[in-house]
Amino acid sequence: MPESSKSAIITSALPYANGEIHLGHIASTYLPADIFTRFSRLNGREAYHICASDDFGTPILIKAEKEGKTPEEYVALWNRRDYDDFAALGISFDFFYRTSSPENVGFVQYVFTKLRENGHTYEHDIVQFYCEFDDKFLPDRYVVGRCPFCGAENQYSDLCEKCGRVPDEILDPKCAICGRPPVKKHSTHYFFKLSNFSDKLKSWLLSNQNLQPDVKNYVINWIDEGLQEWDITRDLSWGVPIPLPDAKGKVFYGWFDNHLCYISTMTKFMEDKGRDGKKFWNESEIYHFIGKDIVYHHYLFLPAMRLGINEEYKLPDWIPTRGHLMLQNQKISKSRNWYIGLKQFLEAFPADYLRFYMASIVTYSQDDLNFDFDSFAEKINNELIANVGNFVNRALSFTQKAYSGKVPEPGELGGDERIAKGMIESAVRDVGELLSANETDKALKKIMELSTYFNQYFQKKKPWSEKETAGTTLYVAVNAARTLAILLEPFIPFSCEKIWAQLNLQGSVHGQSWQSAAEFAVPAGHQLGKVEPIFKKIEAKEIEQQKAKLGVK
Ligand code: B3M
Ligand code: ZN
Repeated sequence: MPESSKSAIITSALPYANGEIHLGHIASTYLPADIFTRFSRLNGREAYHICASDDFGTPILIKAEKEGKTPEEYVALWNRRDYDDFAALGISFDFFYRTSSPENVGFVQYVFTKLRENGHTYEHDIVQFYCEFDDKFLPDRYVVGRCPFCGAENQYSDLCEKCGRVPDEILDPKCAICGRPPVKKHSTHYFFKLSNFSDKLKSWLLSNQNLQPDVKNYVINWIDEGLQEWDITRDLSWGVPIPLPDAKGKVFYGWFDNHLCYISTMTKFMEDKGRDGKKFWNESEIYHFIGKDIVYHHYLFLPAMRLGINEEYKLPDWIPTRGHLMLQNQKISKSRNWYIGLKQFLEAFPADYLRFYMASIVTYSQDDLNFDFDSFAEKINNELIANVGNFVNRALSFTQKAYSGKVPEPGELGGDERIAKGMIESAVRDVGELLSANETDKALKKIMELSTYFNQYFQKKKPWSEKETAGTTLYVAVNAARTLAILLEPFIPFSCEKIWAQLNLQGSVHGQSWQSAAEFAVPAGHQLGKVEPIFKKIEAKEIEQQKAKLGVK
């Protein structure tokens, strides 16, 4: 199995601090990243999963103003809430920080200063809307008006939600705060010369063998079509201030500062442990998990900015990029209220049910996936419960009943047992390889095959009637349950904790070694803990209720 001795830094895209985490976020980014991190830890790698709330920008400032809160208060609430929601799903961040941290602000200003010294920025005068009543420049979402394409009223200047086009010039513009018409004013902005990096970006993309080929290809197409210079500043009060005396009242655009937070957060985490953050960054393998809507930012802006400061911090090794989640075959949309909040979902179903279902449908590709309540219930009842739950419960409860919970002494291991051992060994190897390669769904499928095999083994060996071989069968079955608990830990960590407790094994399932899953490590004579069913079936009426909430049949 490819065992990278290098440490791993795993990041998940930073959620905006202005709304709740929903199922769409989970499928493309946080769950695949968490599964990868948990596997890496079991595999003996020093691996850290870090994330942060994305605190700056116009939409957040507007929402804070609407709720009568300071932006600091407002983002602090969402930072906490997001962290709690993630924790309830078992997303095991090592550190969850924020883009508004003093460390990030300092680092962003440092990077800008370096880029400027290296000749990668320039200043340029642009014309912008300004509200004389509110005494404010009005970037992006501060201007509403009529869409010049479809005539829809009350659309933002940067996106018409009716027709999906980006209006160049919105008609009848109004200030989003006071509703008065704004005037146009000149303002100096700073630009990042993205095109300085066209060649270097291209050769990096071509030489990096870990990036997904299809994404790589369309990013290279963008480069070939010519990269636009990038306006990195805003006339706004909420953001990282530009560290120049004549840039008063200006801050950096959110996409300039947010991805730098991967570095500033990781560095802080390491330095709090008394270690050298920069050294650790550069010695590690870097994984940025994202959804496909932010490819441009992660495959172009992010590497270009690191190149622009002489690669003081290395470029990513992997950018696992996945498609969007649909909900009952329709695009998720918060404004149309077509989404399911993570918190709400976890009030109805156990976290592991969501993890299992999502992990089984998410591919390592740009393809969109679909959350469907019927297929959710089917997967949980017919696969998780009928396969894994059934085998583990049969193995343990039979040992409980027939041997008072003491793992029996095996006889000589026969042909079936040698095959069983071989199945376990190859599953541990294959699943490990698939997880290393980010093929989450395929890895889970392999584990399910192993579980199916052991259900059949149990059925074939009939320990209830074949008294002579029953001891051997149960010895093997209990050990196979332990193997499954370790292999499934990245996917359904809460349930694996329960299996571990029923097995009454030492330590925590989260701290086991992946390789040890291949061994028969539960000795004869070992006393099991209290055995009970691990899962509870999803009832048809629970699904009916959920569908009714969404208004579907
Ligand atoms: N805050 C969320 C998004 O566009 C955005 C990600 C930042 S990652 C550096 O999905
Ligand atoms: Zn106004």
